[in-house]
Amino acid sequence: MINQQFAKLLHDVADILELQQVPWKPQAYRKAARSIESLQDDLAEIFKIKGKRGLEDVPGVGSGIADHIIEYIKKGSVKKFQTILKKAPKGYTELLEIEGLGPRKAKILTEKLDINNLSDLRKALEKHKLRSVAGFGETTEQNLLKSLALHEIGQKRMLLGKALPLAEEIIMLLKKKVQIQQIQYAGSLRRMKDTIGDIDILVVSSDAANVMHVFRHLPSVQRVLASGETKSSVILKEGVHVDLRVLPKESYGAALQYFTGSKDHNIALRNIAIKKGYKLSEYGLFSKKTGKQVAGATEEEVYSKLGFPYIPPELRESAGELDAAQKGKLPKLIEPADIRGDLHVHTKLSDGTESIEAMVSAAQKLGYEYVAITDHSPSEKIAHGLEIDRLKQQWKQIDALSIKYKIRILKGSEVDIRADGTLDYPDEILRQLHIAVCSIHSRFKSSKQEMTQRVCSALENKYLDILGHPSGRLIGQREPYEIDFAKIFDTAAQNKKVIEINSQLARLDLNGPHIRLAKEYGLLFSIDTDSHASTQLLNMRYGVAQARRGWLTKAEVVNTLQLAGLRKVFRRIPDNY
Ligand code: DGT
Ligand code: CA
Ligand code: CA
Ligand code: ZN
Repeated sequence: MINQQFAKLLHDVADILELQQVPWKPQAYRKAARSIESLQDDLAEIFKIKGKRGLEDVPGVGSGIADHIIEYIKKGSVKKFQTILKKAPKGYTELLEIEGLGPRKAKILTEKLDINNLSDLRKALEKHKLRSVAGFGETTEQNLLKSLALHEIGQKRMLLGKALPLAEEIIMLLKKKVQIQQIQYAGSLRRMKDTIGDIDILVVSSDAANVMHVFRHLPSVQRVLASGETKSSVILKEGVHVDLRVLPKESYGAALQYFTGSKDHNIALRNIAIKKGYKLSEYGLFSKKTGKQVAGATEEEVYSKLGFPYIPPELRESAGELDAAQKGKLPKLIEPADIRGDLHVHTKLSDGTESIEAMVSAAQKLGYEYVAITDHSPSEKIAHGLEIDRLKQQWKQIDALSIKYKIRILKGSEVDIRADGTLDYPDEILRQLHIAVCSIHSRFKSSKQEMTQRVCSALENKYLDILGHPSGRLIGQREPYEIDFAKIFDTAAQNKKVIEINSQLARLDLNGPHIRLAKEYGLLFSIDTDSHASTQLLNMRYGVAQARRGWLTKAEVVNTLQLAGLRKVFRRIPDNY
């Protein structure tokens, strides 16, 4: 669908023409853009079926704009528009995305203060330069600063763990207030990508107008960006962009398929549809010959008509899933309900916020069979890593709690991998631990060779059980360290070590693609929360989602095992424990 892109282009060109004080054209372009934005049918499709005449039937589109559309369909750009856009100061259209800055005001700022883009604007605002310009008082300055901050947040991607609860909350509220037959979040969120650009929600309701009304008036909404009969867009107070679409029930499955993406998965699927004599769009699957809809109410139906089993959203990244599905080789993915315990949990003895008992009792409430207490080792000074005597005291506390609780409490540690690749407790202590999650917490900037060597020597240590957060990334803050993943996965496999999938919101480490690579080496994984408070035990679902994105089955994840099975993997857990 090129409609939105072409409409955006028209708006951008109109902005520039307005700046150049070209008469009436900007208004005409905007009128056409608005009409194209709310159009049900794809411009390219209209042109294909009805030619230029069809385009001219679109309100606001005359012969001139129709020619531009045709050029855009054929070449992906419009020469005349390119020339106009090139003349504009770079970053100028960006300025107009700031609420409170129309073309008139933006033009004044460009002329008087040489403000040509967002960073110019920020600097000028911070130095209070705008106050010297007629018509721009202190209030305008404050408002523009606010709009600018919001814009910056809106530009950024957010963590999966931020987006999912927001979407769930919106869905819960809508369901409570309006008659709704179907509702589901789509997009990257449904695919459980580690970061989310915006939230997409799809609805089937017999009371569509009311759904839109309630959505736009939710308490969490800060600003309404667009409101139509079938689509509304808002910005939440957190700066998050949410799109809501209402659909007829016969299109719900096709729309869910389309808006779940990924875009590349969709393109591949649409091409397969064409080869089979169909046309696939967000409205349904249609026979090319008769034009009749043959599927679309459910996703299953769409995939099935095209010769596929249902493909879980987490796999839809155009990374071989269509091929595997066709050959009946899709894995049966692990599910949240398969998890029987958590093997990486901190308490306030190191840098957690709650007692061992609070963590244990919360884990038991989740129905877990076991939980490993893994506080930091001594080198982690800032995190109050446990010296040997405090570790031994912790063991005593665990023994006492073990009598009181049904859940098995494993004596563990998150042991630092030191710079030289040795572990942060003497063997005599490591031997007595049931489980050692070993991780890197220092010298992130080492060379690739050094880091690889450091991790590999740790992997050769017989007391390392699980390699913790293997890439070291913190989403939006720190890149993964330089390391040869193939080499460490190979070394881990040779030494029969387990690899962690850390569920902390900003870690999700390993991520989907790395998990899939590690899976190639026949490795086993442990999905851990690395909780520092009892509520964080619930983050397990984000780790499970990454495991699914890495194509993992239940059999490849050790904390789906019963305790008896776990003992065979981690041999230091005593038989009678
Ligand atoms: P995000 O929001 O950046 O994290 O990623 P998505 O995947 O949620 O992308 P978004 O919100 O732009 O669009 C939602 C879905 O709509 C996307 O996954 C696939 C579908 N879609 C959007 N644009 C196109 C397109 O041009 N062609 C096709 N085939 N599908 C598209
Ligand atoms: Ca999205
Ligand atoms: Ca979207
Ligand atoms: Zn750690």
